[in-house]
Amino acid sequence: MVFPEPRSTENYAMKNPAIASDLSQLSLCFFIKLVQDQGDQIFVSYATKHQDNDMIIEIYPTQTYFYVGNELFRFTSTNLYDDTWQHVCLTWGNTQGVTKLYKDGQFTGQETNLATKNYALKAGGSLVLGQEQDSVGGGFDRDQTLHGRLASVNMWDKVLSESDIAAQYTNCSVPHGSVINWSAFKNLTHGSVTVEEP
Ligand SMILES: [Ca+2]
Repeated sequence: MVFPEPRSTENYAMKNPAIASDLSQLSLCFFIKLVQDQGDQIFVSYATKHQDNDMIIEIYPTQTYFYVGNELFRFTSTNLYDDTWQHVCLTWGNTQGVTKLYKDGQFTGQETNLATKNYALKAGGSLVLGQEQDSVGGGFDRDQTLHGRLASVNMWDKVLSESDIAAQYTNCSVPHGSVINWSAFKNLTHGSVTVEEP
């Protein structure tokens, strides 16, 4: 899936409603290729009527920010702007309030935010690829628009193990997400976003 230039609030893919049940844990895995450094870009945002920042991945040149329930996990040594395909997985669970980051199948670090302990993402919200939502399905900001390529974006309602994630990367075969399934997004694009078949 290609998010072209010029960056525009018209370019996104949206599933609404996206999540059927509240989530006390999750794993989100995807392949991404960012062609140049344009400041911060939003890869995905999940907004509900209770919390427009219920889940966000925001990518900076040398940092990756992950939000759950508007609470921040900051990964400060992750450069995703190197013009190659990279496999990224983030897991989060509310028993410890811990998020783990994996890059190209390898565990690269974890962050704790105790404010997310016992939190649950609320069902029924809107999941948008390529834009940051300030309301359910809207309130986009051009300066946070994605310019790049995505593939195999999937989400699960559990914390995947390190071996599960390593297998996704090394086998290049990704099982369908139980919460978000990449194949569903092909018909949910807007604006100039295009889908390239392999
Ligand atoms: Ca927002």
